[in-house]
This record gives sequence, C-alpha cells and structure tokens, in this order.
Amino acid sequence: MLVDEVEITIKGGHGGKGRVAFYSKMGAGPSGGDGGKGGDVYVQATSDLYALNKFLSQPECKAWDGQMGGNNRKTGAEGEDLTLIMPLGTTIYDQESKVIEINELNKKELLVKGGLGGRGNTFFKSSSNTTPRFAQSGLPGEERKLTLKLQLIADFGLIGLPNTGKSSILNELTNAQAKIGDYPFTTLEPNLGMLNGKVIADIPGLIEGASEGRGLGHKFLKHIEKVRLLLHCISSESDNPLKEYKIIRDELKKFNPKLWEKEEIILLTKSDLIEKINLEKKLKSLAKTKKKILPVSIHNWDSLQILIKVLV
Ligand SMILES: Nc1nc2c(ncn2[C@@H]2O[C@H](COP(=O)(O)OP(=O)(O)OP(=O)(O)O)[C@@H](O)[C@H]2O)c(=O)[nH]1
Ligand SMILES: [Mg+2]
Repeated sequence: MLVDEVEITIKGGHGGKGRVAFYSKMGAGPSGGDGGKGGDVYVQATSDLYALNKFLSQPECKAWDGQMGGNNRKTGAEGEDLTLIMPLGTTIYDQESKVIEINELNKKELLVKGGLGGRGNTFFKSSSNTTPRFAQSGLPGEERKLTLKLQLIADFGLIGLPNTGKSSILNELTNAQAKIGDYPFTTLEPNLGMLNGKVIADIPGLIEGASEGRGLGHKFLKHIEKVRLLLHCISSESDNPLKEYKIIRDELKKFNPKLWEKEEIILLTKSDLIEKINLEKKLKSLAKTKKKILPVSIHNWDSLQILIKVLV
C-alpha cells in the first residue's frame, strides 16, 4: 500500500540540565557545566516512494535529548539530530499552510530545533555569589504537528490505458522491477525508476471516467501533476489508437487542464506485435495529434535506444 497522506508530530530533543558541582579543592568555586543542546529534527528526500509508510506506525518522531552538564565545567553532550526520510514530492503542511516542498534529493532541511541546555552553576558565579548552588534545567525542544502529502515528482510519466506496456518500458529503461502482467490493472500504485539521473514514473492504467473517480482515478491522476513530460503509451494492437489517445486526453483535461497542457510524446508500444504496414497506418492516424510519436518495443533494442536519446 502506498501511503500518500499522513499526520505526524515531531519534537526537538530536550536541552540537558546544567550541573551543580564544585572543585574538590576548598574555595576553588563552582565547576558545574552547561547541559547539552537537544537534537534538531530535519527532513531529507529519498526516491523511495514508500517512505511515508513508516509514519503510519510511528506518528511521533523525537530527536534525542541533550545530556546533563558534567564536572570540571564540561558541557553535556548534544542530543543527536533526527533526520526524517520522506519521498521526493512530499509537501509538508502545518495547519494547512505549506511549510516545505521536498523537491530535491539529499537536501536536508530543518523542521524543528532542539531545546537549549541549561546553564551549570559555574555560569552563575559572581562577586556577590561565589558558590552558586543552583543550575538551570534545559529548555524543551520545539514541537510541531504536521501533515505530509505526497505527489510524486518525475521528469517523465508513463501514462495510458491499462495493459499498454507502461511498466515493461519502465523496467527496460531503468533499474525498476515493476510487476508486469498480460491483464489490465497489474500496476495498482505508481512505480519509479531512474534513467541517467532522471526520474521516470509508471502511473497505473487510467480508464474512461478516471477524472470522476472510476478505477482509482483521482488517486492516480493527482500523481501526474508534478510530472514534467508525459509518455503517453498506446498499444500497437489497438484497433483505434486515436480513439484511445482521446479517451486519456479527455480525462486529463477534466481532472486538471494543466495536465492536458503538459508536454507529451506518444509511444506506440508493442510494435513487434503487428506488421510493418499496419504500424505505418497507426502512426499515420496518430499524426493528427501533431505530437511526436515513437514506435517502441521492449523486444527491439534500437527502438528503446531512440527513446532514451529523446529523453536524456
Ligand atoms: N510483445 C510485446 N509484449 C509487450 C511489450 N510491452 C509489454 N508487453 C506485454 O504486455 C503486457 C502488459 O504489460 P505491462 O507492462 O504490465 O502493461 P501496463 O501498461 O503496465 O499495464 P497496467 O499496469 O495494467 O496498466 C505484458 O504481458 C507484457 O509482457 C512489447 O513491447 N512487446
Ligand atoms: Mg503496469
């Protein structure tokens, strides 16, 4: 199951207590060190789409507390920071206002700070009080309740009717190992793969009525919003490729006109399955779309190389 919305509470570590201590030599004064600062909480992106799943069972995330100050004016150790790993394309909301959009791999961003450590009694030594017998307790870390919403970000998105070979192409072009099946709706959740540093997303098959929620329509369509270029897959075996093209285009437009306006290349897939003359006919019928069209087959190395050249 892909978790694409979840609520969490995050908390910085508590600052360590200051220590009350004195040098053993008579009259040498206070020696209590300050408490260490509590750890901060950061967020960092991963290409693992499923990285929000863990928050379902772990909705509270806290960095480590700072340690108490030591003797000999030694500051307590700082609490360890906590880095939350979230998928690329996650937007973090705080009471519905957007806080951070995670759109860069490996960039670390601060979410909340840990509390400061308390001052040890050494800090309070003065001419009027040479033997202070008190120290501060540390401060609590910041706390925030956040909602995480995922919309995947990809350079290229494979879209189309079910069973048109989208996952097969993803697997050929990238390191992904998406499930393939000779039946519709094999893919129930998006898959991601990397091609020369670019992200390709395989979106589950869309059907007529997707924009009104048929199939898992909305759930899939919203994941296309942050895709830069659409790779619209139509099977060469289709009797009417232009009609199939229009079905998907209509759904994109109804869901969000911005999807419809996105740059798009048509892939006439499984080109090995039909005669060359028929392939030419189908390419011709799709020419009306005025889009770039590439015949592709996972069993034809050259066709895949041509596609790769267009993409990278
Ligand atoms: N001959 C041939 N078969 C292909 C090709 N590409 C995919 N197939 C087959 O077509 C079927 C569907 O492929 P998938 O990659 O699962 O299709 P999909 O578009 O991801 O399907 P959904 O996830 O259901 O939307 C599988 O049996 C594949 O082996 C191709 O280029 N040539
Ligand atoms: Mg699939």
